[in-house]
Amino acid sequence: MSILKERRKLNRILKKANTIFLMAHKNLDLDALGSSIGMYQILKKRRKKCYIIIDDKNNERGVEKVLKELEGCINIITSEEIEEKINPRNNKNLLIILDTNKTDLVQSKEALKKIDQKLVIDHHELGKTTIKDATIIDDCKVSSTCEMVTSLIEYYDVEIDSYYATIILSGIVLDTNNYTLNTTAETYYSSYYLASLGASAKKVQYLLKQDIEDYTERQKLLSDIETINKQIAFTKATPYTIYRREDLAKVADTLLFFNNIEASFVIGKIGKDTIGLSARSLGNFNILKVLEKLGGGGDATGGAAKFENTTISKVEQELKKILKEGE
Ligand SMILES: [Mn+2]
Repeated sequence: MSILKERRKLNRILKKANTIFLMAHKNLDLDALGSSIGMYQILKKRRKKCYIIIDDKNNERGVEKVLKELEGCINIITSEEIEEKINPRNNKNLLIILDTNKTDLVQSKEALKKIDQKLVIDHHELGKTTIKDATIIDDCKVSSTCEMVTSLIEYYDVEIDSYYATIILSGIVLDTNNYTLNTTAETYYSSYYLASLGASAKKVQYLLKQDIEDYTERQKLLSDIETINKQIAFTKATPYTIYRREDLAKVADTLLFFNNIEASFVIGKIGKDTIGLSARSLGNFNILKVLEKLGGGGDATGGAAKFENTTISKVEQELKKILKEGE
């Protein structure tokens, strides 16, 4: 419950603010959205004016479903509306950034510029593009931002609707890949706590449902796995299918399930002229070092890189060269 170690700092910051903007990373997932919604509930109970900034145009299915169901229940705004909602007294505004700490990954760069007081609540490692002028509460040992927010819900003793509890639980289930990754006793405790508030594991399953076509495309990537240095699993797609980034990430997650595998790399097309590389690690193999050499980023357990105007096999060669050097 380490976010609670920061409770004084947090209380101080929250007390001062009365207009609070929340935003997470681009390409919202259920951890980003769930933690934003959880935080929103906490702040509402403290009578703050709250807004969630979402600029994403396309959402994954689960996120889309939640946003539809919550229409009208939560103040969701785009970057363009920040100006009119902002409190004229500058020091009364606060921007809370959830599930990322990186300038280049946030929903709205506008928000970073327009709001001076910033607070990051996140579970990813800090890096070169970490937001500089923010108070940072970051715990890489925690499974998800939803787990952190659940600790706060319990600490502030906020009563939340069972539907919100379900969304927050789905963030934990997503980020732990069904309690197989980064799961600690605290993760189970948070899940228990959310269940006691009425979160439904069955509804979580519905939110995390996937399309058969997407699944089939991902399975194709698993039909030809290579191992490198005995501990790295590698696979690449054919150039004929364009994948979504999160699909490559899911395949990389799956590769970690196999015996002896410590890290995984997956290459595939993510746009007409764009190649994506997704990497995962159980924490003992430094994927970040490899990704940075390729111009990408991430943290100790997950990351990605993007390449324009090249081919899958050229990216593969480059990657393998770097992995060889690291032997
Ligand atoms: Mn997350």
